[in-house]
Amino acid sequence: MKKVAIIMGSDSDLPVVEKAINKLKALQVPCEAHVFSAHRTPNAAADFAKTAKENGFGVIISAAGKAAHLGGVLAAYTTLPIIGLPIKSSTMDGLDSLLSTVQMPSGVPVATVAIDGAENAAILAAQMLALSDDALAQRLSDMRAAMTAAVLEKDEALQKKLQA
Ligand code: RP5
Repeated sequence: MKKVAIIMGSDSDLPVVEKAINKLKALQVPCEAHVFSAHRTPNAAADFAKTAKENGFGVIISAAGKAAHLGGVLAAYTTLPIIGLPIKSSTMDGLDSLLSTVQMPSGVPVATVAIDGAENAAILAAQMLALSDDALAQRLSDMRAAMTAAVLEKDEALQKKLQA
């Protein structure tokens, strides 16, 4: 199976990124995480993106906060899909990260999830890899079914409580 790369702009992003790592582990999707910054280590970020495809990656999650240009920089150097994960790391509640990640010019997309939406970034990455992996597609369906059952169980509990 192809791997998922998670690139974060700073190790201070790790508490959010860990949720994506854990979700990918639960789905048995191999992943690698690195700290490369669009501004502090631009050459390392570019080199990673340029070689990601030949190194066995199928999709890259880019987690960054503040002036979050990392997703765009990675996307500039590869045609692999890039999922932007805006991190709430500043006084602007993550709106700065969201806008700097999502507002890409035509031709170079970064598919952006919610601010701190690490689990959805992981699920979306897995859904992309599942296009050519039936076993992974089944694990995603099972996970969705378990989520549905859990919500219905909560509704049942609520109805009992309201009728008591
Ligand atoms: C961004 O700046 C990082 O992705 C992080 O969210 C934010 C703050 O980084 P540190 O100053 O904590 O290293 O580049």
